[in-house]
Amino acid sequence: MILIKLGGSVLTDKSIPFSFDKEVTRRLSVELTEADDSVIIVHGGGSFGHPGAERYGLNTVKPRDIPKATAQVQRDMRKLNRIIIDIMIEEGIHAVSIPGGTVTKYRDGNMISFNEDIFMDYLSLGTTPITFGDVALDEKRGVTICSGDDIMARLAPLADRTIFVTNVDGIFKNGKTVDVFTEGMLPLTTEDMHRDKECIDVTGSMERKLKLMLNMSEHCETYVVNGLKPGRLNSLLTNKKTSCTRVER
Ligand code: IP8
Repeated sequence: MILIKLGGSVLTDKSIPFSFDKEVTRRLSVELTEADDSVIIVHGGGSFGHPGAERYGLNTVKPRDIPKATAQVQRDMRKLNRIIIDIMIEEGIHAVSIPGGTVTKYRDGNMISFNEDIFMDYLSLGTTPITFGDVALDEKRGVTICSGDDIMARLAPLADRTIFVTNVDGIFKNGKTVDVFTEGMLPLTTEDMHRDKECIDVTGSMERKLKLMLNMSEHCETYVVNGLKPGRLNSLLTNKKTSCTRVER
């Protein structure tokens, strides 16, 4: 199975609420149809999820704001997911939506349960599970943000290949992308870390993301690829060489 994170910065323009790049999403969907293995897709919140999550301070939301914040941010994420699912189905992917918040539970911001089985069950039916960052129940806080990256970490042990599709050519070290990123290359400069717009958001820093990728690389091949450059995702999905960063502990 190939596990793919379609970053919110690739599908949307995070600086414009509710903006969405139909063309990029359609092209990536076509590239996905040629994958040489089954696929699970996780997408980020982008310009749909992050504005509401920031407005309500969703990770530390006041109890009286929980109902409104939860309803609105969940609705916004489902709107984005619906648009993506529609495009994928039009392109021939049998996309099945599994909202992140319905399969997980948190305690004080840490994921304490996650239902992997449902993903494998839908895969074995021949469908393509599509999940996404969401608002999830939290035993201490009431609700919290479940990021697409948290979901990636939980599904990675079941994957052979993991691909982070972003808006940059890979991971930067001293201003240049590297073919292979290893733990010894940490720490990165602030400038290198902020090239990937995905990382300046409510769900965490680039450092957290890199550590997560290094952990994932112990289970499966882990790549970061630019989704704005046509054909690169497709190359990784068909085991061809392409410009990207491979993460290895
Ligand atoms: O973009 C965030 O998911 P991410 C989801 O994968 C929300 O971090 C609700 C902001």
